[in-house]
Amino acid sequence: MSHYDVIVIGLGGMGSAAAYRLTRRGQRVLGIDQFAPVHNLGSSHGGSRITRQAYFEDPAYVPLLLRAHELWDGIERDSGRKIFTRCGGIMLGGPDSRTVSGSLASARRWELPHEIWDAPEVRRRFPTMNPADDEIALYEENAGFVVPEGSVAAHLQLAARAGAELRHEEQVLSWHQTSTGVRVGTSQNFYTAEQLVICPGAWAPRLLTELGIDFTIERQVQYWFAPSGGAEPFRAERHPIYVWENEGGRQFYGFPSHDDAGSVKVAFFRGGQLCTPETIDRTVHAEEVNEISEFVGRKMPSLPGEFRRAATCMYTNTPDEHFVISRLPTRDRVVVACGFSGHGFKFVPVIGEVLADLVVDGATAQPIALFDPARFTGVPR
Ligand code: PYC
Repeated sequence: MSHYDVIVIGLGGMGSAAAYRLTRRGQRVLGIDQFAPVHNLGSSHGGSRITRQAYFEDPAYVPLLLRAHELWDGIERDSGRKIFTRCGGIMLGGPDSRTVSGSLASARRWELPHEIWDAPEVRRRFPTMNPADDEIALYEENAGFVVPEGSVAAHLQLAARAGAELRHEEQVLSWHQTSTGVRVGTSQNFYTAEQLVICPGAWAPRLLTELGIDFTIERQVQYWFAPSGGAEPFRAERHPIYVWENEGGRQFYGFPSHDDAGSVKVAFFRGGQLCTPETIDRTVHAEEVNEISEFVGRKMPSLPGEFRRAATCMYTNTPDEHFVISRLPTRDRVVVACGFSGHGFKFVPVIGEVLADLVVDGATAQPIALFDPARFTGVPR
């Protein structure tokens, strides 16, 4: 049986970054994933994920985002892959909407570069957008998008180059903390290590039952349309990412066109059907395409043009939609990162760094108090 310093379970966005950062810090790392590398069965696919810094969810995320953007640049340099496009980002809605007012609170608190625009200014800057007269927008130049598949491939490539052992298409069946370390049983073998990092994505309810958190897995659909009038006004050189909050709080979000196919991706943020990785409906139905087409078309009339394709993915939501990053309260050799609640991918490289800090140093300088699972369980760490 092979013995390691650290075993990382799950090699999607977070786990691949953890495997890389741990290996870089001199750890002998084994990474295990149930699927072949860079698959579309979890939450790390779809060609683009938003990144932004004026974070409406909570200003506590901003230091992590400042660091994440530095690290994205470094990952691109080190891997030779294009992952991060800084095309700017715009948050739209009523002045009191969480999307706008929360973004503004974070921008002010951390003195982030930003501008506030009224509806005519939005229409002038981005003719694809047609906000109502009482809507406003916060624009930030440092926002953009990252390519999730590129991120996973880059982190796996860099981890392997640094000496990590990566095993794919091997399912973890069990893990235990023993008196001397940790033991992981897979579909093919048993492995032991000093410490364990679990980045389970949508498999959190199965692998982390003892956390006692009521995770919900939500099916989400990403849609690609060919805009009527062509994709040129949507190209990343002239179009930002956006999150748009509508009446009743429903948000949709989207990206510039960034491939040669001339299609543009848009999706609802939340409101998907509950599922499990085993029961998720991977078929996208005509009624769903019609629903988003009508909804988005009210604000961005040229966008829904012609439907091209759609893909499903999963959010792993915590009850308050904040992450869980912690050493396990009841198992001191086990560190977990999960419950990213549909807004985690932009943090990937900094989460990898934080997990390496927790394993190697026992603590991190990054502010992660918001992510302590004790907020749900009451069990102090
Ligand atoms: O991660 O910023 C995000 C996001 C917005 C909508 C969906 N995800």
